[in-house]
Amino acid sequence: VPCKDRRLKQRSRFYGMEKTRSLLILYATETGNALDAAERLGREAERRGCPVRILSLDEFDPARSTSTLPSEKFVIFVVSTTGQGDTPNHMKAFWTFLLQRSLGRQWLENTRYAVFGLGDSGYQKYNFVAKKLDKRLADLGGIAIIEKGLGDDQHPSGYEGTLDPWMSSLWAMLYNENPLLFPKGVNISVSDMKMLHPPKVEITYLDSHEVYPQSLAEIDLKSFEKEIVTSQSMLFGKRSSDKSKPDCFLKMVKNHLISRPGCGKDVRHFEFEALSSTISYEVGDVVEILPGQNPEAMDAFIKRCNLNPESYIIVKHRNKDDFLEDGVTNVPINLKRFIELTMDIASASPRRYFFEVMSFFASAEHEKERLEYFASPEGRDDLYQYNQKERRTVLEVLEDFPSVNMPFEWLVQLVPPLKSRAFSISSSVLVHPNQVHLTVSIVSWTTPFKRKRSGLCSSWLASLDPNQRVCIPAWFHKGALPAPEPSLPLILVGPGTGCAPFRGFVEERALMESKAVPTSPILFFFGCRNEQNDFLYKDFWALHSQQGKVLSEEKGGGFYVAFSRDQPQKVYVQHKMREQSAKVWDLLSKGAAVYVAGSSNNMPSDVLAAFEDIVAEEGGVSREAAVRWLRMLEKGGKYHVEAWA
Ligand code: 2AM
Repeated sequence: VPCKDRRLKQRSRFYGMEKTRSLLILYATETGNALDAAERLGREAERRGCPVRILSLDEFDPARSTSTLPSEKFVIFVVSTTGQGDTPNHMKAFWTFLLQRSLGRQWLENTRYAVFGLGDSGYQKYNFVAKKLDKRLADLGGIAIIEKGLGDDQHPSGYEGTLDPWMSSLWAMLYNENPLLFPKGVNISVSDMKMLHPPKVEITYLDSHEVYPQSLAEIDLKSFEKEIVTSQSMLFGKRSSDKSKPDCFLKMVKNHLISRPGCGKDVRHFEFEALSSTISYEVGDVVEILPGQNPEAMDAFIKRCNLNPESYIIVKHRNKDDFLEDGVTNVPINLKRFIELTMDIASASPRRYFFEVMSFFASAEHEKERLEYFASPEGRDDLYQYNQKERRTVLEVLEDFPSVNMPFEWLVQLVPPLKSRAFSISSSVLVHPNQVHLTVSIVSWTTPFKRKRSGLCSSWLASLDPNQRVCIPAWFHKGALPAPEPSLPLILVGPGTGCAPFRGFVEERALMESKAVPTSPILFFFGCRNEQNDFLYKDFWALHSQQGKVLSEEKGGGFYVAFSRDQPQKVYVQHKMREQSAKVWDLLSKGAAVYVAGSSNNMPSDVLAAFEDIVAEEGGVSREAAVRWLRMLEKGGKYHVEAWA
């Protein structure tokens, strides 16, 4: 035993030395942006000769962090804030660990740390996770190398607008701490940065005589499910959780326009039926849908990249730690289907590193120069104008730089992954067995250069014909709106498509009532632009507002609608709430729960302010007391907000 002990000590001393000359980068991501930022930091550090280790916070085992984190000399945290100030899932265990009292005020006294946050200043709890992490690390004795950086989605260049200058200061400060970290100096110019790491994945091409799989309309569900699981685990390796297998496949059975044709808004009511296993969800839940891709765009991409659509491939991660040896990833998959299921070629804009890698593979000098400029800090704003602002797609970018011949390994790594999109469910499965309904605004807009753009998933759904059998992979999960008990009085605020979850609430409660289950009233504030154009589900609300029904005045509830553009001044849901303040207060004092849903601009905070006014006035208390009261309501699980962009 003593001998083993000594060996351990020697090893840890060795690690200790290593750790003073390397950076540990820990990230927590929900959508992958924080990983991008962490990798960018890592690349820039390595180019300056500084060894780095990049780990997701969930790979950084909290059970062992008691010893590991304090033994690190330099740690950079890159963390996203999600939803309403929430911690990314992968960070939850670490955060709980970090909050333990027993860690003490000197726990991190030997560690220098820096925090970079990714957030959106459009949300109330802007970069909340980065701020609380920074504070906690300091409370535990850690010393910040540099003031925390706060990346903002609202910045014209996104989070990178802050990351670039922050990173330059970080290198300078770290150099002061320990010049040995940067054997190549801290000021590396773009032309010196011509160091390309090998791509993270390796692709094996197989001669296969299998016929190309059927179209999504014909494919059998078992093969389709296998293809989804295989392609996701090939692309994401360890990061692909057991979630890659869809909960079920849906078939669209109804595609109805519910706004007035030609009114400038295109809102649809979609109904789906399960093709595979039965559907199971509660009202207020969310369904995620993996969108199909445009066949012409796929063909153009395959042609542009000189790929053979018939070939079969196996994608493996070079880093064995990322690779899942589970028999799923060794199954060859058709190349075209792999692209279709994993690579967003015709909707998302590529990130900056894509341009940098393109510059390596450009054979025309002028293209190479332009790409290098785009990838440099000086070119950041021009790249933003060209790329993000115009929502240039991967396909368009590749077509703009025809001399670039990027190997498929790089494309697999760098084309933004095709993401499933989440929608609030607008039905009750008790009322529509084996069905799920959605209320979707079809997103489209024009860029500054007058190019027409549309949301990938919503416009794909709108293009589907219910007479065709297209299999739609779907995952169900909880959102921010828990299903209420029938006996709970409700105050619902849902302008626009924010009414979606509440259609489910109302129809389910009506069903309960018809079964003689005791139910409490619902007070619903709806808002839209014009009575004639986008008064969604007008007849449905009218039906349930009839005498004695769930939304009726007699029952203590009500349905109020704000038409924002039917008169010179804007009238919003919060105006209607103030008009009905006595009723709102009455229900609140009877223990009602509040649910707010809809677009994430200013609506949720304006609505909260209206509640604060109402509680102060009707309750006869100060505004501060009203604010505290509503905070308690939220803490007690009775104030819920589901907001979307
Ligand atoms: P507007 O487009 O006329 O400004 C659904 O989108 C409805 O929500 C529209 O009537 C829209 O009005 C309204 N809306 C926009 N901003 C809002 C806010 N801050 N609070 C409440 N409703 C808002």
